[in-house]
Amino acid sequence: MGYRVAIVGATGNVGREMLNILEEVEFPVDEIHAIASRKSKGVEVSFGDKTIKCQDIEQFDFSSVDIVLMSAGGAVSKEWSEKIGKAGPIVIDNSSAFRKDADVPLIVPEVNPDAIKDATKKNIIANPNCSTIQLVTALKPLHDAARIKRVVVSTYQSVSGAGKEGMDELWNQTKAIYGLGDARPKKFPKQIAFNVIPYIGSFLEDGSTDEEQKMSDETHKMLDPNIQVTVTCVRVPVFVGHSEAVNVEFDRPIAPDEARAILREAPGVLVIDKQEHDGYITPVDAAGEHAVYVSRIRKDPTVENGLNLWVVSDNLRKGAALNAIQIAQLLDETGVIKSSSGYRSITI
Ligand code: 2RA
Repeated sequence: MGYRVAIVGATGNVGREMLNILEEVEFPVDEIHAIASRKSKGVEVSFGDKTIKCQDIEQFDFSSVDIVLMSAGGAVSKEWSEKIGKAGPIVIDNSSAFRKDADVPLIVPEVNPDAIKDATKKNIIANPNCSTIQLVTALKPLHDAARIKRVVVSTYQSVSGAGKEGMDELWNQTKAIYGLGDARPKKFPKQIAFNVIPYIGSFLEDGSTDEEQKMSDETHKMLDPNIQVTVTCVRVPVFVGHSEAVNVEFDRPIAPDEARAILREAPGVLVIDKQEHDGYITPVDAAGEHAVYVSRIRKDPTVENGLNLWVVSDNLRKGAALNAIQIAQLLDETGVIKSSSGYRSITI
């Protein structure tokens, strides 16, 4: 017996990856439904060797499924996720709409799996921001070994984080700069081809951006509210894969070799760290993969107990679709949801 699963936003970058990964990890699916807005009704998406047609969100009976993977943007989540949760299924929501809600657990399974016990408060679980997921996956095992006091992060975020339109803009602008076509920015506020943009999301009053604030707030909710987090988020002309330069201050000395040994044992993490050109990872290497990669582990001699890390992951996979499906696996493993409709008691 498997689950009846619906994917809302099935035609988007993340929705398509959700369909791929459900197949790849052999998640027990009895029924699969692709859901989209009315304008995408009838559009076909692939699920393994089958194609399925998108159904209109307004017409779909959500009480007929067990799990809803929601990735259609914040506005759709705000309108639909609570209604869907009340109809019965558990919603795993990839938007930022419910991440700060105290009754909605925010989960990276390698970091705070116990938060799954709150899944049925609203029948919504929030999937964190892509850049936060890879950060906390790398920090958690180090924090368990030597408490982290402060983290300084600079991100290098790929255009796929801004959806298909972001990817199209990089492709079209690159061609346009060399030949014919319109190179003016549309999706991004400035030219992204052959450039970097120190702005993701929207400006907040203090001069930071909401993307930067999310990384801080979500690290506090999942890992530890006492860690000081300061972030600069930057969009770079890379199609897939977010990278992060991370400076960490611990409350005791931790040598690079000790950090390497801890990270080698950590779930979801792969250490690629040698002083040679196959010894560090780039986003092109990480695209299509499941791991959070850590490279360039070294001492920061300018602060007490400091380390520098380079952290890279596929933002559409571990940063979105894969993490959501790992949450679904956690629901299954912990018995928060059983493999026909309805719930049984929580076992953790
Ligand atoms: C971005 N973090 O990369 C966002 C997507 N959730 O734009």
